[in-house]
Amino acid sequence: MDSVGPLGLQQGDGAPGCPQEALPCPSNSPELVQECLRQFKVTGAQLRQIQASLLGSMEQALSGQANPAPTVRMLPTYVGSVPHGTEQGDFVVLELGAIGASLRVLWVTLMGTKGHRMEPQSREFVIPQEVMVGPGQQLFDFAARCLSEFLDAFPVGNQGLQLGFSFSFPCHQTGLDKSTLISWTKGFRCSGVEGQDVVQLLRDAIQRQGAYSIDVVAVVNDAVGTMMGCEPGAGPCEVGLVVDTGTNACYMEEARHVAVLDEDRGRVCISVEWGSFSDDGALGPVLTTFDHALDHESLNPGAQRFEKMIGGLYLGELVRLVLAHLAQRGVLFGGCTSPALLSRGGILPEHVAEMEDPSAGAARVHTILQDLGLRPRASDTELVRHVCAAVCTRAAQLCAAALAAVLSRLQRSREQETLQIAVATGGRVFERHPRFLSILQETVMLLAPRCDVSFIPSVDGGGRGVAMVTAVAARLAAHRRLLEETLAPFRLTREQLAAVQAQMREAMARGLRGEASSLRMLPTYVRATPDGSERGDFLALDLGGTNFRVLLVRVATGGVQISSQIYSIPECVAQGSGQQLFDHIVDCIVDFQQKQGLSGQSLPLGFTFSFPCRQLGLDQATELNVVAIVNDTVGTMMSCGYEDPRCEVGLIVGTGTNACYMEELRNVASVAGDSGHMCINMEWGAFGDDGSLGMLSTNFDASVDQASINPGKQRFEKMISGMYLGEIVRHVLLHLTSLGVLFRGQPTQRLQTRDIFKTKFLSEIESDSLALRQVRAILEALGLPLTSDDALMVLEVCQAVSQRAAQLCGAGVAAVVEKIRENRGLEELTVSVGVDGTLYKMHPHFSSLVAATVQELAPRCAVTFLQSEDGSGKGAALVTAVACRLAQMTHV
Ligand code: 0WK
Ligand code: BGC
Repeated sequence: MDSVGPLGLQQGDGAPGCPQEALPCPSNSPELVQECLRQFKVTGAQLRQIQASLLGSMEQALSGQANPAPTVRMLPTYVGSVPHGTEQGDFVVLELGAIGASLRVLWVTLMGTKGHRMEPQSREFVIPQEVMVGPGQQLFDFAARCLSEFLDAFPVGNQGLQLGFSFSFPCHQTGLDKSTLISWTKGFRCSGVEGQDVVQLLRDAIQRQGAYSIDVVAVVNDAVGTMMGCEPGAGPCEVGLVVDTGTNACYMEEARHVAVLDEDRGRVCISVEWGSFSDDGALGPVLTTFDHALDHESLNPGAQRFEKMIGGLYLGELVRLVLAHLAQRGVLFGGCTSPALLSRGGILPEHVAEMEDPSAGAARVHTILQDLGLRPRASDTELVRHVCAAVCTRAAQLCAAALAAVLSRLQRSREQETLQIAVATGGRVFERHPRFLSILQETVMLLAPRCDVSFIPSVDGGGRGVAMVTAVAARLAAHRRLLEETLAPFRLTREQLAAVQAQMREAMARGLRGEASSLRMLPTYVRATPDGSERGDFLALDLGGTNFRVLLVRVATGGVQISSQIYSIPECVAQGSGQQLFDHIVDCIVDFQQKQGLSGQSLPLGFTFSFPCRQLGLDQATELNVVAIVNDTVGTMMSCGYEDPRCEVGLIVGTGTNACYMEELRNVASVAGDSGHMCINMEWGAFGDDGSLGMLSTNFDASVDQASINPGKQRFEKMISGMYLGEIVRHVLLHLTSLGVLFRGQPTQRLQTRDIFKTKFLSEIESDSLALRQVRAILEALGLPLTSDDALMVLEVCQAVSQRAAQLCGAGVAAVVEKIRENRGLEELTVSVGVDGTLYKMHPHFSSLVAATVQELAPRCAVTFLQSEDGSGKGAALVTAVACRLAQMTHV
């Protein structure tokens, strides 16, 4: 007795069933037919609801929200970049699960920029049914056997092969080559695989086979392979869409939107796994009794409901269920049925494709139905064609609604109102059902009118795409190695930093003793920090940093008031004669005095002159007749010291870098007296000019030094300060471009231009709040055509260069505070450091890296860094005020 399915259909292989006497066509057969076909009609409103509901579920999954559990998985694939066009080499691809009960092995040769394309060579192996539902090891051993059988035809020898594994089932990936199967779909149900890492299972099987040394570099879902297989000219495609036995899509999502990834930069390919989409609200109304019957009889009832309405594996089954239903009501085939019509899988996808194809003609449909053991009447063929068309049209429309959801997600993810995007399509439903793509396109235009979508058929079912992922993985791995090798000299160890600290201490001691040293340790004749009793109006000049400022500083009981004006120093003056420079300065002072109504008044003036000066007294520098000349480090220390008397160190990290600190006078050989303190301008920018930093200097530092106006000089400064970091980065980028790691190996004219890469770009690029696209915008503005990978690598170069600078600066400060602690024979020292300078102030991580390095290298010093608010002009005025106070005391 044949079994009866949920639709009351006969099951099993009974003899062609025909009623005793031929059933007249029931009078209501047109209604019966319409009622059947109407079930497959999906309205625009229903499609929009599916689009909206799927989009909601996608965003739920992206945000990591688990309750209620989203019905689509949104699985990160660790494919972070689209092909460069430079990928080259021979790759083996093993495809399992994309094309139903067979697997395919491909040999793909990528020609890189050599342009012409080599056709992949492939072979398909049918997987025996018992292997598809047997022990997992059996399946992977079968795959490994097919692999070596295929490779026997190739002159492989014992070269190591790189393999891309296209495994088209829902998997949790934790890396490009690490992927755990969530659940089987599409007729597979091997034991002992769900929850396992399928790459390891394949590696073990290849090992057991032992014929070839194959490195499984990447595991890829067929949707990803399809996207990555997009012809370079056409793409890059950023969406991959597969409709074969199953259906799925993937797209490039902003990594920062993928909660599980904890990445805030770049893009990552997400495999949507929309086959499992099920939202009773959205899908309920479009699910037909035939869908429920199909699901009930499937290997995985209740699962993959969406796929079961679209995937090629199911279209034939849906048509069969409808035809059997109509046949048994006498509407079709005179009420006759056949074993094929009553058996699951009796009508194959290719049958539906042909019968649905308008060019096939009634005769062909007739033949197909006869081959299925049916005796179709003339009217039957047209009706059967309508049924096929209804089932396929719905599949294409539902697929379009899902794709429209992905496009809406892309618009949101990229905050773009309109979207221009290329979608790579793959799978036999596209190849076999000519109307499928056109219905899909029309429906997508209706549901996503602000998206300009071009559909790019993938040429070989994604095999090339999988090879591309493998090649990209291999390229990224190779580039990563080259990047790490290039940046390794910038990654200073604790030992190296401690060595810098120790060397600086020695150089300080030698400088103070007046011996040969790269540190001049210049006495500044500032012997005291302000004590708060200073009073009066002072003029101050601040020259040496980014801006030249003239300030009026009023020091009064209530504190310090400052009014100032920035004046530019034209390049010709900065590089002209000293006379020109000082005439320009006096012009600015006069202009300032007029504007401040100070004309004719002679106010004591403090001059921050941020260049190495050998001072013979506070106002005696070989140049100007003013009350005080101070270095910007001293001005900064004094300015901060006015607020915090523990501030005994001044630090500048701006265009240049330098530090000063309050040294014990007894240690300053060049100045008489051994009690009290003297502020020492270290001029640490010159540290290492004696070659003592040679072990840290890289070729990039050497290139920057050679190109500078003072080669061999200011070596420490050239590793730290704002005038040079951008140049160091530029040289590293040029080097990485020459290695082919960046910008597809194409050096651009702009990048060869000196000073084109400003140090402020480092601060911008490294700021946490900047998405990678903003990084790209900065670099594109520089005329650098780059990919996301490039932008990520440029970011890493900036991080390495600025981190080294901050750590070296920290090692210097550690040397200074430890000197003060030991000077005073203290176990613990609490001290503040006044800091100024654009780089220190603007760079997002510089200050914290300096503080962390000081903590590491001078753990017995509690160091507070005070950012100077008013610059060193105020400090210069305070030094002047202290000098005037001390002068008055001596004259009293
Ligand atoms: C602001 C100070 C000035 C110092 C400058 C250094 O007022 O004396 O020279 O900082 O920073 P830069 O302007 O070089 O970034
Ligand atoms: C100068 C120092 C100055 C530092 C910061 C260096 O180039 O030699 O005198 O303190 O830059 O501006």
